[in-house]
Amino acid sequence: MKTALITGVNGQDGAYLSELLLEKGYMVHGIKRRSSLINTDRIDHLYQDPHNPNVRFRLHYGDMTDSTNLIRIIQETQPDEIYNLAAMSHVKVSFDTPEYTANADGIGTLRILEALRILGLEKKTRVYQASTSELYGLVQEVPQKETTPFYPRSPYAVAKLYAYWITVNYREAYGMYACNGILFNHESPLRGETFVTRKITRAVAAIALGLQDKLYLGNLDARRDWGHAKDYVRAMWLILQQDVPEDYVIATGVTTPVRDFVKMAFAELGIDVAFKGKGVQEKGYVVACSKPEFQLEAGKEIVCVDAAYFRPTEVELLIGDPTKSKTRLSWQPEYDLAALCKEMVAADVEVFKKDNKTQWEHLAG
Ligand code: NDP
Ligand code: GDR
Repeated sequence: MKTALITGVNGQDGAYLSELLLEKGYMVHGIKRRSSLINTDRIDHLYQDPHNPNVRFRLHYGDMTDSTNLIRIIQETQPDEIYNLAAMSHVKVSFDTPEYTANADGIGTLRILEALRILGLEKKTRVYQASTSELYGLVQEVPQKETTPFYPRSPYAVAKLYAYWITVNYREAYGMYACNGILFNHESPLRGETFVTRKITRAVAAIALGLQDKLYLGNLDARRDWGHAKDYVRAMWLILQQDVPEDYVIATGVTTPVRDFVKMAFAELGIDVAFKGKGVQEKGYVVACSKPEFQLEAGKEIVCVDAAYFRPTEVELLIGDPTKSKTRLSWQPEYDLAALCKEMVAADVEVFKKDNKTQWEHLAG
């Protein structure tokens, strides 16, 4: 039985990856940091009683900023594979917490790699580093591939740039099996509520129900190559199963403006939305709504731009070229954006149905 250690186990990707590795028969150890409230919702369905001798899923308290803790957990678990997913992963928030982001996202990766050397595991343990399309930042080339130059545009991306290169350096210097997956944006019903797709799908459900009046967004022109997290964690696993350690772009090859995702998400509930105006004056309004129970009249403004959500420096266009991962890993995404959006909106409708049983009664049929 192979043993995997996942940092960031209770994040979006940690949850899907844990599921995948458990299905494949792995012993899975996960690192989660202490919080004042329990925040294991995404992995609660995977819980196994630690008293059971055959337990295959265990959590450990830890933090990417604590070397001694990481060394101890790696020593105790002796993993065959480490998936380093833990990070302060919000680009906008990284402008508010740049030093912490550098510590957790940049030096955190170094701590894992050094721990393996200190413990003499550098030839045993394979390491997956959660690198990101944010490394490409200011457009140098489209579509973006493994050889495209990096130009990071946020403290998050700069921290991840260090993590990317220290992973490459440890591979070259010490012969470690350490790889970067350069993953483009991937979403799901488990996506954090402050990332734009989930913010939109939640608002669509809440506005339809009459629980929210308006959706406030930042840059509607930004374009992202969005895939489904389920497809992307499969790629992470494949990257660690190759004969030779290499770095791979994981993307769909299709890019979509934020504005179009807003329209797509409202359309899932029969709400036709159009935009007028420019910059911070731009508004999204209802053109027509095919479901009278939503009580959304034509002309009602439901999307506004709020400059508070703009970033000091923005990444305007991301579109990945997944040729290498398709040919070398035989990786193919199963979801397209339409299927992803449908699943997310449906899941958020369910969330609000549960939370607001009385309001949703009239939709039950
Ligand atoms: P999430 O934000 O959903 O999860 C991040 C996880 O890291 C959470 O479990 C979080 O714990 C944990 N974490 C944060 N800081 C620390 C710390 N100091 N010590 C220990 N754990 C910590 O991110 P995703 O699952 O979406 O992404 C996984 C990784 O992939 C991240 O590194 C992200 O930067 C990267 N990435 C993500 C992409 C995406 O589109 N999703 C694309 C490319 C890369 P807590 O719940 O306590 O905050
Ligand atoms: P991103 O994701 O920054 O690409 O990082 P996010 O969903 O936060 O933003 C995508 C684009 O949408 C624009 N945007 C808004 N974003 C948010 N969060 N909130 C808004 O109201 C809003 N309005 C417009 C943003 O400006 C941006 O252009 C994600 C994270 O998962 C990273 O960890 C990961 O590395 C990259 O994807 C790839």
